[in-house]
Amino acid sequence: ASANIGVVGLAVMGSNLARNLASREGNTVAVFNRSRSKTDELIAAHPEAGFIPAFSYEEFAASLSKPRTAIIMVKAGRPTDAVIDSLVEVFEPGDIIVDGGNAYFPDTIRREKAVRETGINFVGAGISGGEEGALTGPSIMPGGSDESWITLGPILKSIAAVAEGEPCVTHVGHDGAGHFVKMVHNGIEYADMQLIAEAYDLIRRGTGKTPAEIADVFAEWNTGELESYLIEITAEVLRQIDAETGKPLVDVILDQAGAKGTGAWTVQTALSLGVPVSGIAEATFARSLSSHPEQRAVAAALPGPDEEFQVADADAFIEDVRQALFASKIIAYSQGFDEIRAGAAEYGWTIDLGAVSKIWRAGCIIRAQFLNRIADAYAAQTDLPVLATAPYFADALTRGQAAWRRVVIAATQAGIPSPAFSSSLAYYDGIRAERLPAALVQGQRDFFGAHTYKRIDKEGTFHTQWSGDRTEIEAEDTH
Ligand code: NBP
Repeated sequence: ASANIGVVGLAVMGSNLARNLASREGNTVAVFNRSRSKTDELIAAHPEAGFIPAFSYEEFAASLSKPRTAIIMVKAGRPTDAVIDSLVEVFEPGDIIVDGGNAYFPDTIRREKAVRETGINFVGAGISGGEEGALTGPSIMPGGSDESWITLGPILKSIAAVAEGEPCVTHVGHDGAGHFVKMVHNGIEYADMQLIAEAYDLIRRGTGKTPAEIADVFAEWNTGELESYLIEITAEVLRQIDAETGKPLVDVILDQAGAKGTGAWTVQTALSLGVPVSGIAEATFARSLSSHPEQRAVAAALPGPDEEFQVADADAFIEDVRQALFASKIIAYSQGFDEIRAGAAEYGWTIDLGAVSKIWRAGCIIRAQFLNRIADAYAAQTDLPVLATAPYFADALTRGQAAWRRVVIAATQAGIPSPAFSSSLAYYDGIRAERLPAALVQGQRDFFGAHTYKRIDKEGTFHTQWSGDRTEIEAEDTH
């Protein structure tokens, strides 16, 4: 027993994570994979790592010092359950099983409960950053018990990305909290990507600039308040020329966006929690819309606006788009953090939202300076009800809202779909509205279903006798 940490599952993520662990002072890493070939290949390719290979779960358990700590990096779903079952058989109370895969958080809650009954700790840890991050430093979002964090914390801190001297890992909360937060991270990533794509589309169709010219615009934006990994890679993608055709690569790539399901999970969860994450939802739906070529082929016959879209002042328009992008981004993140807040309340987690924003500053896909502003906002007020109302963001929205409206108007008139820009603006106008037409909806609900309503001027629950003499009566509260 000489390894302090083990990795089960040596595909691309697991082997990179194992190498990352092995490269840090103080770690000796046991490795195991279901099929032997991956283990043999890893050992042969990286003798410097000093891995301790195991070829059965028994050997793997025997090679770990106590409390045994193992990170599972296998396909999410049944494979993860299979590995957990096998580890539970060879581990002992006090040991720690970490699932670093992309598990759906209700699965993590279920697994944690089942494993805890054996006395073994189970930790669902969201790991973001892809293969590169796993090797050089990911952003890590662990859930699980306080007891497991004592052993696991220092190990995870040793391999996480570092932002301004701080490791991008924090004990997010109990049981499924880590995978929940990772899920929302991915949802926000969807929204951020869609917003950037809409900005590109508007600039291209409004100004006629080439992808390479728009790459310069994004590179310029990356020096300001929009600075982020996603803006940076957008410039790189737009600059890329296809070797075969000599065209911009973006013009050769089929315009049907794929998805692995984390965006949909984020939206489904938000729907059950009653949290409007419209930016994430529109981004997820935009991918769905793009991926129905048969519908798009028939719908292409439907008319658009008569006039050609050409902006008068390209530079002014680009600046408007930049401000609209920043404002929409603020709303998308505000909605995402709202979902984490609501999830924490629903599932009984204590989640420090400022700490979450900090561990996203490096290692993960949405990494950006911007996240420091979110941390500042929650440091100033931990129970901030709407992130977008924090002074820095409110100020940016105040400065940017006129441009934001001009861009949404231009997009609408030009017939350019901008679901994320426009839904973010609609959310902004909705959340700040003094009075909403929800009053009328309540009236309608009371009319057809006697669902009752409350009044602005007195306590109680009321119903109008719509099918009778239409007088109002006090009623039982039926919502
Ligand atoms: P895969 O998701 O492709 O999984 C392959 C691994 O799962 C192999 O080691 C395979 O073993 C093992 N496995 C399977 Br499949 N069924 C098994 C079973 N019944 N028992 C034991 N092992 C089994 O690997 P990956 O792309 O490295 O991703 C690993 C995890 O990390 C996933 O949950 C993924 O969602 C997550 N993740 C991936 C990324 C990324 O960028 N790829 C980023 C963040 C998180 P075998 O060799 O014997 O077939």
